[in-house]
Amino acid sequence: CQKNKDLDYDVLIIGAGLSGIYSLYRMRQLGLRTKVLEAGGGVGGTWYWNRYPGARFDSESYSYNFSFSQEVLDEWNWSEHFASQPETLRYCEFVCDKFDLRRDMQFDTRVTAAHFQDDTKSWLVTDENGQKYTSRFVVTCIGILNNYTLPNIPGVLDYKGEAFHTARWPAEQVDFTNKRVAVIGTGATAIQVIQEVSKTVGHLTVFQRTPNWSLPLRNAPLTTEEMDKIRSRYPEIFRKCAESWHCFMHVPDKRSTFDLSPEDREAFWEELYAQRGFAKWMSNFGDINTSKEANALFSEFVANKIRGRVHDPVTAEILIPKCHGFGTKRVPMETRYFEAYNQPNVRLVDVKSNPIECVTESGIRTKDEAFEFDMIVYATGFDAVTGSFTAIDFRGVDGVKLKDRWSEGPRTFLGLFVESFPNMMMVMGPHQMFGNIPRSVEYAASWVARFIEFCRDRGITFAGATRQSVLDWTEHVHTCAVGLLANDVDSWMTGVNKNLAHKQKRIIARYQGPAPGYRKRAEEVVTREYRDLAERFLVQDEWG
Ligand code: NA7
Repeated sequence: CQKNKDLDYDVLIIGAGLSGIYSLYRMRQLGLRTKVLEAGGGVGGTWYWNRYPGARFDSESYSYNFSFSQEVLDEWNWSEHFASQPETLRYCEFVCDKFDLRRDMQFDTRVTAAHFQDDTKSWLVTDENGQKYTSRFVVTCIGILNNYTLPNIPGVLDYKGEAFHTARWPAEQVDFTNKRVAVIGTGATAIQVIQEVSKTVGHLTVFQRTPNWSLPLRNAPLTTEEMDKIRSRYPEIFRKCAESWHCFMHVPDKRSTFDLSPEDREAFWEELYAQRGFAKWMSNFGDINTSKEANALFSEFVANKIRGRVHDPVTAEILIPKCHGFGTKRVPMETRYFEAYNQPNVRLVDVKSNPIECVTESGIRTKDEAFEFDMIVYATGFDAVTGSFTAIDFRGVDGVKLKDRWSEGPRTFLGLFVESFPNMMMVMGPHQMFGNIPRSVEYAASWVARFIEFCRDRGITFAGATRQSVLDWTEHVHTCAVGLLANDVDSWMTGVNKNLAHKQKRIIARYQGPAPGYRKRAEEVVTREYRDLAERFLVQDEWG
């Protein structure tokens, strides 16, 4: 085993999004030699890449931001309840400047491989230029939605006009005036794009394969006084997030859908519908997530809202999901999305009844029609969750490939460790707390920092999850998923991406139990002094 001082770093962090930013902050506090390698030209991760028009939070800005620094909480003011991408990117930059984090970050450096070296008990990381880095620990902060996918439609590369995937939007302003624009997709991203582009576009054609249950965001600007009030409530906001199932500040209703008379239920849903953000989903009756009957009732409530907002009844019906219930996929939040279809210059094409045959040099050909476009926007999603990991050639002990380890779906310990991948921890890996992402990120990064500190203090240079701990946690994650309607539906959350041949089968990619339960188990591991990992500890006092 090599001494730490003979390695380039104590800790290498891959990615400079929220996870990477906070992980670096924690490693600095420990005084470790740390480097962040980031593919993008700056910090921000998701908020660096997704510059498409209309990109913004669906979580309240003040429940999404970091909670770890009182100074940042005191100094940063959000200008809207749900901040836009440019503001969020500025926030990430602000945090990095505040703690001088960029000094240990290397941008434009895409990691292509990370191989565990059995002889030196360290990691050898390679970037796309062939540059190599050695480190005792690797912390992956690579997000769950960054490996974007284009549609598997013939001719995508033949198109000669302007074409963008939303996750690779150019930094400079894109003009839609007088242009004929196509958007493919109607997920959370497409919905944000469509409602924004429809404001200035010449003509917009939306190609929809599957409609989504979408609800009003109800965004509004925040005055200084309002922001001051929110600031005084930060402890309460973070406490609520900590107590809630998915780390949001909304408190779920403990009653069943069927505890109320139809009239009272309707009145309750009307009240919820008037609230901001995810409250309509997260503060709803829990059984809409587990009971088909309860789910059908709320789905019909939302369907009627759509019918009331879209003038053309045929278009309204095409926009209402018929094959999956409310909340069984990630619910997009919208602002006058449905009203966009009342504009004479916005058209909806139902790809189910009129399939796209190909992209041509000048547009898109469907079964029934040939369209000419000046621009095509692909809002066609990601090789989500595991895709971020399989994009890098991760190899553990004896050269085992992460791809092979996860061929039947992810298997992890607490979503933090993978069997045979010692000294590697994942922040926001599969099987970690899910929902309001920064809350999970802060907890996981802090858990990892405490673990590395433990290793340092005891001279531990080799630590990884035992097979049994991985089997137990994975079984627990699968048990938590039982009975949830969302697992019976194809979506990125169940690991399905119809554009990728290897992603046609559903998997359990997320921990779907309560976040407090997750943290309780993770804290028990700390209290047990990480004995769940102890079988594989190798204490060699080589930190020197
Ligand atoms: P999503 O939610 O995966 O949505 C992708 C959309 O693109 C969805 O409507 C797809 O239809 C559609 N799509 C993908 N491929 C095709 C092809 N080949 N033809 C037609 N339509 C297609 O990705 P988003 O970026 O919107 O959101 C991902 C998450 O990012 C979001 O949930 C937030 O958490 C942030 P389908 O439903 O597959 O029929």
